[in-house]
Amino acid sequence: AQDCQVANIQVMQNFDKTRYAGTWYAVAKKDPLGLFLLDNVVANIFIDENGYMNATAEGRVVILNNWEMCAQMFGTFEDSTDPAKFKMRYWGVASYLQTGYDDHWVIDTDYDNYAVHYSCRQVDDDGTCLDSYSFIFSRHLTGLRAEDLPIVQQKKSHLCLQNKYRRVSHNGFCISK
Ligand code: DAO
Repeated sequence: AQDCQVANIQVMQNFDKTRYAGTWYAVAKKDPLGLFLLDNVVANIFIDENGYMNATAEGRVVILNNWEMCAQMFGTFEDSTDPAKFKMRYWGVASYLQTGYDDHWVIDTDYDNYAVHYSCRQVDDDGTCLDSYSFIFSRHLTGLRAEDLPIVQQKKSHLCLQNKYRRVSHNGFCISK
């Protein structure tokens, strides 16, 4: 049974950020309020010389007056007492892109095929999340393998976000931009 309390969300056990490193294609997303990244979202995770996790990411965004572009983003991650729970500071290569400081929790991953990410931006008075976003990532541009779908479905439901996701398409918009 899942009570939807943010504090009770189960994250990846014995998370290994070295194995999490590399390229992840977003295949589905639950949007936060005031969404930013629309589609063609690709994250590249790497571990720096000090052992800290970092990321570059890109994705199609629409900013200001319907200006569509490919956002190039950077993220640095702060470790916490739980190896699967990070704080992510992020900013864009251009000043008009979004900046922020969000949770980045790894809910589940097999490192080689799928990863379920979760971020709660605001916890409500009752302990549930008021404003969350979540990415379903795949190592494969073609999407999740059939055998990973039930696992990912179950994790969506544990996050109390089943049916809140949309598909994230990849049509080459950010390639060569
Ligand atoms: O798209 O609305 C949104 C929220 C996502 C903002 C985060 C963008 C920056 C990500 C950098 C590293 C990703 C792993």
